[in-house]
Amino acid sequence: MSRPRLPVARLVDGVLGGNRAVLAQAITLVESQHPDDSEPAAAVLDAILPHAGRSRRVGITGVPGVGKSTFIDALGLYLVHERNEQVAVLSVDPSSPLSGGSILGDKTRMERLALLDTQAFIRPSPTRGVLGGVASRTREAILLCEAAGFGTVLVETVGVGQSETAVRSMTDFFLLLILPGAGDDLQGIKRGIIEMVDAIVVTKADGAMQPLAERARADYAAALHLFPDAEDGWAPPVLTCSALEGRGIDRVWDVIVEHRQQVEAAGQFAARRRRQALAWLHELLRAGLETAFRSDPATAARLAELERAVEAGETTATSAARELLE
Ligand SMILES: Nc1nc2c(ncn2[C@@H]2O[C@H](COP(=O)(O)OP(=O)(O)OP(=O)(O)O)[C@@H](O)[C@H]2O)c(=O)[nH]1
Ligand SMILES: [Mg+2]
Repeated sequence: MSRPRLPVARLVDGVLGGNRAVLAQAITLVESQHPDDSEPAAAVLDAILPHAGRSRRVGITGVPGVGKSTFIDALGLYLVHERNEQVAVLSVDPSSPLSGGSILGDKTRMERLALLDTQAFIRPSPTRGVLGGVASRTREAILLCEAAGFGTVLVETVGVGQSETAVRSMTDFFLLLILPGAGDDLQGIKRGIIEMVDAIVVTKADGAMQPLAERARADYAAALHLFPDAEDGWAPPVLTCSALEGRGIDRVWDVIVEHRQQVEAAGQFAARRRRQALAWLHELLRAGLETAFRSDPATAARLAELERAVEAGETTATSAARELLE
């Protein structure tokens, strides 16, 4: 099956020229699982790589309904109008293809941002289910957006499963949004996530929820004190905002800028990006080795035999794995 696609050189020129339609096509190419696409995808990425890397990459997570899309809409508008920034929004959707409705939801809840012609680019969630695959393509999509001139890349993920770890591993700043309300039980937020965040923002700090939001802010600030300092020396602040009323958004952005200045001064910014690039390589190697392993017919046949033998107790998992790997 052949699908119409621009040649590599046209894709590269279009991306570098900031053409958003071509950018969208290039992202589709790198997201493609079709074997024929992997070589042109790699060629496009190699060509744009020298022009990538210069954005602020911000990860944003939180439970469904916390207000991620509304927050991103408000932050995006603020950046475009007050900071003269160009903003790209990507999402990592760990959910199954069955819940693909989020595309429409996000488009409608970022409607103000979606209306901007040139300064914003919103890429709907890929709906494939495999997190690893989607996450590794999101890294590539970030590079493409940067090459297209977007100085800010916001990566949204709903706070379930491994997706936070994936997004944390590809961004410079990781933001957790939480709902107003008592923080006594930390809203069931897993300790592991608290340890990854660079800031926490209590959303919906408006109307009747304002006092609750303030209370949550204080609770979380106290709770964060109990965690050891991050290796980069940054102490994650807890803020409140109302995306609906546009309050507190500028302060969140100031914190993101301060964080960058601080970690850059400490030499930690480049270190974080280097670690991430290496982790990405290792992830791709792991995935590639597994694909190669599983696609070898002789290995697949022997795997089925050895699986039976291990189940039947005729051999140990250790020796079966050893034979297969050899
Ligand atoms: N009062 C108030 N409501 C808000 C605010 N931000 C978002 N909401 C409301 O909260 C609901 C959920 O907002 P979304 O932005 O869709 O939340 P989300 O986290 O993107 O949700 P999912 O995409 O389903 O994970 C909507 O009804 C919003 O109108 C806010 O600042 N104040
Ligand atoms: Mg959303």
